[in-house]
Amino acid sequence: MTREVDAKDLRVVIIGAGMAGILSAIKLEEAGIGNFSIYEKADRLGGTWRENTYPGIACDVPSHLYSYSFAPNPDWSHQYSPGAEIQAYFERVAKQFGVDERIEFGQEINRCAFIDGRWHITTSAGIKDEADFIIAATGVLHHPSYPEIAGLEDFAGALFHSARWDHDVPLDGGRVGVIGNGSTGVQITAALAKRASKLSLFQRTPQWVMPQENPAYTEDEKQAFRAHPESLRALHEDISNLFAAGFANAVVDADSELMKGIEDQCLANLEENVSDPDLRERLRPDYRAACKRLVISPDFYEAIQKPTATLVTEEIERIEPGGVRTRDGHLHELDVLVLATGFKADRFVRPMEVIGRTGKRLDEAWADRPSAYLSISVPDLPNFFMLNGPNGPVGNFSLIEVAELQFGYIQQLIDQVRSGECRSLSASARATEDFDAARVEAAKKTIWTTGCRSWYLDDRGVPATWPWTFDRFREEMAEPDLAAYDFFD
Ligand code: N01
Repeated sequence: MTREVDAKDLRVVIIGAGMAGILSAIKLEEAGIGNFSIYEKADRLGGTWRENTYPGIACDVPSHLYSYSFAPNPDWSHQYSPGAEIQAYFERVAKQFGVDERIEFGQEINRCAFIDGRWHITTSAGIKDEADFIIAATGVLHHPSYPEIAGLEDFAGALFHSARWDHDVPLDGGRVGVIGNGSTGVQITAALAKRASKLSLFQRTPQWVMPQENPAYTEDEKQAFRAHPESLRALHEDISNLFAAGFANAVVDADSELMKGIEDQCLANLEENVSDPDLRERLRPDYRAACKRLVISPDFYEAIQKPTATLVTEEIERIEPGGVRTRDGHLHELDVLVLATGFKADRFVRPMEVIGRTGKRLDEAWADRPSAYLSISVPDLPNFFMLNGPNGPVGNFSLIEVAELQFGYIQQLIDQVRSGECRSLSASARATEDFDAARVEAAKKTIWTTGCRSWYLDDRGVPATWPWTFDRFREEMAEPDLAAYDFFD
């Protein structure tokens, strides 16, 4: 016979106070599960938006979509708002919903062990806690990737990764080098070409660039949003549907007309907006658009054509105290060197030690590469659920929308415990293997496998992302297939 569990007898630990951790707290409270804590290793909430503060930072998902569905914001300044505004939005929402008071700052969880039906948690500061559930909201692009370039430590000027920006370093009138031309490097270049006396962008591989204008909202528009909150909800829905039916569908079908249209727009941008034929050829990629994460910028080409800017395509030989030496022997003298070299996208909850019900460590389970059923649950890690976990839909949707859908799914798993069906549950090994095999097969049709290097690809060259449509993701998240789960008492 099943016996219902009172919600107040369930304790949840949320790891991380970024976008997904804040969301989890709000949704748990709403579901009557008020006994939870959020552990955050930093001293401030915000995750990605706390860590990435580089000049020019903005989100390339429209702001009215990159907002919680339950907390629309009539005051977004732009269609694609700057990072600081997004950070302020998360701080405001966390305050509004009383989440900020529930965060244990400066507490990095370094160990979670499932013992006798509960999770035992230890933080680096020595705090111990126990919980029935863990929600890992630890982010995706979180661990900076530092390039292996000889002499990096010899540089005499200021050197930092784009996600560790040193705001004490003066930029105006200085000689700035940027290694990397992904979404980050391109935004930094566009912002700094007008400030530095000399801006050198070190490009290893050219990027396709989608020219997306970024108009500011007028005061009248914002006033109309404030007066009619329902119009904001409709706008959220409309943009979501446009995204799902457009770009998100195109990338999972490399042969689609939609994909061709995106390529045509990028090509026209290059042909029409870069006037010097030599520069144009050096900026022209030899792989398909959106094979790498598509770079969106209204002003990158304009910036790289400024007299202050230089596109360096010679291979970097080494870093020297005075700057970057390229293979042609030229020393690019610099005061500041920015590493816009991306992130280790395969870390997820690691380096945290996670020990499941059989005593097996997550690091062993993920020895080859990370995997999880529907990117949420790992076999034998009962009641341990991830938001934006391995192989999930990253890069082409609003990660807020993704996390909201995933949380709705996780909530239904928690309900299994609440209703007394089991004490804990995790995806079965079989379901996880089948899911993994299906996604690897489906990935063959996607644009990401058409021949380029990118952070989407795992060590085998398989895209570690959702290879189906967004509609399919929505359907999968609507209701768990409980046959895919092992139930434990
Ligand atoms: O990182 P990346 P990112 N020598 O991995 C180069 C999101 N995001 O921080 O292409 C020389 O894309 C590397 O060269 P190559 C978004 O999902 C969103 O820019 O591998 N170069 C590449 O140019 C994005 O995709 C927004 O040849 C080296 C760059 O470094 C993701 O974050 C803004 C090198 C890394 O590009 C990551 O973007 C920012 C080496 N040894 C980020 N090693 C928006 O919303 C690496 N590179 C707009």
